[in-house]
Amino acid sequence: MSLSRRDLVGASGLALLSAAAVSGRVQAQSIPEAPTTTTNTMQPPLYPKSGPDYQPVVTLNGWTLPWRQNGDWKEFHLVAEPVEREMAPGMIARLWGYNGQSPGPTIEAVEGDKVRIFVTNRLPEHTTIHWHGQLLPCGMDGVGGLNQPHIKPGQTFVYEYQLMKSGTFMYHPHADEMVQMAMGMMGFFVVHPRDPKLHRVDRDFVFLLASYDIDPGNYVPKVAEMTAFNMWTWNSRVFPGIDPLVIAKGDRVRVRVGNLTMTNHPIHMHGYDFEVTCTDGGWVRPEARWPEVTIDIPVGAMRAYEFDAIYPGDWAIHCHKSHHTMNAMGHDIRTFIGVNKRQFSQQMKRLVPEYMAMGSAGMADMGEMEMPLPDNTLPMMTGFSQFGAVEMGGMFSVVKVREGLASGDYKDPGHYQNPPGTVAWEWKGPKPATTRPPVPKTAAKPGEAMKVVKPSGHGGHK
Ligand SMILES: [Cu+2]
Repeated sequence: MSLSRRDLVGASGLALLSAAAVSGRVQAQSIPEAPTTTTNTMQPPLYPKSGPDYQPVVTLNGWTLPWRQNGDWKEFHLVAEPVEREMAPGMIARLWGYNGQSPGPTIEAVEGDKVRIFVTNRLPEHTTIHWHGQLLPCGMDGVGGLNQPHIKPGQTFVYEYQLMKSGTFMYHPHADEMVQMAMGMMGFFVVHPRDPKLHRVDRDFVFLLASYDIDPGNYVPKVAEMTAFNMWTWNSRVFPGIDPLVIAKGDRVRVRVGNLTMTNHPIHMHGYDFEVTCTDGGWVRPEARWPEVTIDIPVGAMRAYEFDAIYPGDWAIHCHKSHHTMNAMGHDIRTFIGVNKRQFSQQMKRLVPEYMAMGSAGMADMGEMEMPLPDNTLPMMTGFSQFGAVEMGGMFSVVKVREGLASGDYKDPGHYQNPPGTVAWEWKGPKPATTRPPVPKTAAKPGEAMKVVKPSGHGGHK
């Protein structure tokens, strides 16, 4: 597919460009190809072949968009289109994204670069792209109707601007936004410092927080959703489908997180303390940083934090809202803790012959049990590691710090081999004398402690 120069001039908004940019436009006689992928496998970082050196980022379960150098301009081509995204083995979501996947590929460039980004719309409705955090001419800011005409289905628009500063940015539509973001349209945009030594790290991970409302057994998110999201994802993946963050001991590490859900996410990483070094507003001055072990990522914001990977191990990293480390669940699960399940399940079995009582001592048994589930539905809590069920879903992964990994090796190194004597162990010696009376066994009578309601075919708050 190619466009004439006249089409390009018309599409890119002639009056908004400087004279320098106009000379750039003359070179834009053809559209670069739009690389595409259907895989959710982490692609190796894309090292620059020309221009200033930098340490490229790694996109969890994702990839970086190759570009073409055309004169002074770095040219990229994004294609907005329907995609299929495996959220974890056993569940496919039908989303909208870019170049074959949701989220779209990460764009990487260098401070001072002139970028020309072609955006082709293969969606059934119009779209635009907003370059969140970038300083650019008003007409390149991507708010449909305000800054530019909408990109109609079948059209290709051109965005051209110079990257004013390095940092951590993202892109997403500013057209029918609630629908298009609920469908997964978003991507990372990393601008590296022109000075390769500035803010240099050895490993630089990026992921976007996105939430979806996908009923068990369904494939397409509900888009008119404001609060009741049930799939809490990193790069449109859920645990145990999220890549581990693989790190060599001694590396300087940066993790960049952007939030395009409708709520905040306190991202907590075990085993380390660290400092926020960058937001979507820019780099944090060293004297303004403070230590954290949990960073709240506000809605529509990005945070990057850094640490020196000096402690080997398998360290959990997760959202600290506990319902965000679960996969889609009915909203009707009652609290059964303390309920005598034998009496209760006898009563339930009269109503529902196949009823199986669970959760009377908590819900941990759900992490181990293989229950029949509707097609295309993930267990609520899942994942196994060397000591048993991890009982997690959603926004959870593992930071794997290992001795002796080659730089650029992001392969999962397997379970951490704890040094002998350093794992919590069961006490097998004599038990201490009871110091307080045992808790009386006051089993609740069914129908007394709770009202037993005959389940109908479809749940929901009444
Ligand atoms: Cu969260």
